[in-house]
Amino acid sequence: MAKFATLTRRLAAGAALAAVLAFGAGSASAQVTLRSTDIHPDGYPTVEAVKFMGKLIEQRTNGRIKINVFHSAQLGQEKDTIEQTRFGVIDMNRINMAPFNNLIPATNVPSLPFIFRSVAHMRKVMDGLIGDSILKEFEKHDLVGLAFYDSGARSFYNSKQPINTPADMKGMKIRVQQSDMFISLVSALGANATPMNFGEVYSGLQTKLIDGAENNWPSFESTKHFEVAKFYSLTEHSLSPEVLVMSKKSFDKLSPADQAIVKAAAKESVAEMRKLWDAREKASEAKVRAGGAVINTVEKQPFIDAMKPVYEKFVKDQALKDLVAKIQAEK
Ligand code: BDP
Repeated sequence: MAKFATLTRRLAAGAALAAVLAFGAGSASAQVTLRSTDIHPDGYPTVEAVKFMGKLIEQRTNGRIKINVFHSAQLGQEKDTIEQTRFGVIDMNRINMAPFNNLIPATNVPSLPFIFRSVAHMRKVMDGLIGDSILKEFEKHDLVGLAFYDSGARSFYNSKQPINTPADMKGMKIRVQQSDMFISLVSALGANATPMNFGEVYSGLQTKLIDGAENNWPSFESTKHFEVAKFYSLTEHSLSPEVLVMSKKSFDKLSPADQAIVKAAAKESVAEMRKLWDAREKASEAKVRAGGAVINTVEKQPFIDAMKPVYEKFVKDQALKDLVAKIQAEK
């Protein structure tokens, strides 16, 4: 059933691509509609940021280039959309770093537990040369890294009890994104990691296939996971950012001038995204509290201490060690 749905989506994607045949025709006046995917619903800050970027591009190309944002996972769950973007079936992808972790080693670093001291630290690193060097890594995989967006802090939530110490997580089944690093992170806390698509988590929680998951305030709220897993414990263990990538195939079809317009608009959409994000985090927190979520703060040190094996396993080669050291040294 799931396979069939994916196939149907792929066929639909192919048909829509054929309908935009003008793209790639090579003429300077050709109309281009870039298809961008996002699993989040309309109105979510990531979706709105890419729409904002599309408006900038439309203005700057006198309407020649547009972005059509397919929200709510209309083009598939994140793991599947990576391949489609690499093949150029999808032109742009707003996606979390975690699903790239297994493919692109450097993407593990900003997803690492407790690597950033604060949101300000994360923003400074991702906006600077370190962020640019990570964006460059995507090119080896048929993708062009355009920008990073915020994703706030991810914390654990579950249907059983508040988590105060790692011991409270012992034996819990916790959904993670499809990333070996996140599997290792959850295992290091004594819980059982279950990789699963984002879209399947609500029913997983409801049917008790899993006890919990981890995410930021806006995703905890927009998915209504708080209705079926009300204990939200502020471990804030990862600030794994969002990333906006473009298919290298689609990017190469644009003229150098248009490529520059796309790149600049992506970077400019970051400030807009952050404005929307900061407001949404507060609104989401208020909503889940009003909706009955039980929130607790935690003492983070025992969680930080438990992360040693994760660093040992995923920060092995010298390049990644240097990257971690550079991030930690950034004031
Ligand atoms: C959200 C990210 C989204 C991820 C999702 C997840 O914005 O890209 O897919 O978490 O946990 O915060 O799968």
